[in-house]
Amino acid sequence: MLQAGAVLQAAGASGFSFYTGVPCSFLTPLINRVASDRSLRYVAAASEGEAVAIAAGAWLAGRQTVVMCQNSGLGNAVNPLTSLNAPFRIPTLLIVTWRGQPGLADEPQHALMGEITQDLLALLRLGQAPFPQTEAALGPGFAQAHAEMDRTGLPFAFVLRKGALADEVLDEPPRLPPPPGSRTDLCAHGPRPARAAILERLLALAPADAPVIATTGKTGRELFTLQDRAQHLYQVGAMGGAAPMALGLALATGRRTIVLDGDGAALMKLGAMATIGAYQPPGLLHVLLDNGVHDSTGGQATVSASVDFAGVALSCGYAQAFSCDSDTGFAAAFASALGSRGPVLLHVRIRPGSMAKLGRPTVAPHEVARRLRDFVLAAA
Ligand SMILES: Cc1ncc(C[n+]2csc(CCOP(=O)(O)OP(=O)(O)O)c2C)c(N)n1
Repeated sequence: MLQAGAVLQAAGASGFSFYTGVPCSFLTPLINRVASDRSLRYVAAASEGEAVAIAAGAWLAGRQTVVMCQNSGLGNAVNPLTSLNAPFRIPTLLIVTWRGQPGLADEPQHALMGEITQDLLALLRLGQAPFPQTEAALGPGFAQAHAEMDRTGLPFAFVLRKGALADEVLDEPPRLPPPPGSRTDLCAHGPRPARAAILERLLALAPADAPVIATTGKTGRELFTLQDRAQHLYQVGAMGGAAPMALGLALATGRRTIVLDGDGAALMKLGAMATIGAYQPPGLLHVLLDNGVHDSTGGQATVSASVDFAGVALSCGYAQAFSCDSDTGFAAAFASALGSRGPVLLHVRIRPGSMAKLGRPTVAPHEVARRLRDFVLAAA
């Protein structure tokens, strides 16, 4: 059996320093140790897909990341692994457990995933290896994973068997609720602005050194069409992954980070708002462009009309929440948000529809990711 401390030491020697994930009982010793170690960063994500996006954000800040999850959670991570890590060529080390390993007694819900775990990883075109089984194999194992990720630019997975790790006590720092946040309503209740009008304001007001991560669909396309800058990342897929990616980046840099979200995307991974509220990245400015519809796929209604996003943000622990429904209201809220401690939600009610001449990013996603990482590292 391996000691979690030895695992973390070997991982650290290969440069891994940022951990996120969702627990599995097979992983308990490792998660306990990571979560108890005040010198390491562990982000307890609400879902495995969210964890993959958080890790991708930390990678943008130059960190080598580890995502720990149960193999059933691999199902939750398939979308960001295929439409974020693959096109953007963002690596992360996955430590995936092997619940339902054929031949071992386990619960019925793990049987199918236990049979297909390695096949699923292969289908995702990810390199994989069994988790190193001896202390002597740990160093070479992590070094091999690191080298493989350097070669491919893609995630690499270790598959961890039952009973691989010796017990560890859990000594997590207590998680205290943040002080209540404040709410500012700047709604004018007039005609709602177009998305492009808000993006134009944002382009004029965003600090020159702040990365901007734009959600999937027409938001990123409009941002690119209006202006393409090294500080932008157009998250062409991975719906709901923009906010957790910005969280990972903001936590890893401690600096101003702007995310442009959509109502459909925010609702798809609403748990990310709870994670943002809990981890309190002071520089995170979460702009939620709420047109009430899935504009990018034909305008089908989302359920946002009945959602008080500012209230959700505050109840999740955000420090500030602004609501507005005009471009002047947005400008005022944005200026105020820049002067406030985050995380801040800026909920902007806009009208559906987009620019007449709408382009698509012509810079390849993997180039956009490297361009932004260079920008972030140069600004650090
Ligand atoms: C996981 C996933 N499901 C569905 C889609 C298809 N899709 C692309 S954009 C989009 C709508 C996004 O809605 P919203 O976040 O409100 O932004 P809007 O299109 O209104 O700007 C959908 C459903 C996708 N890209 N990924």
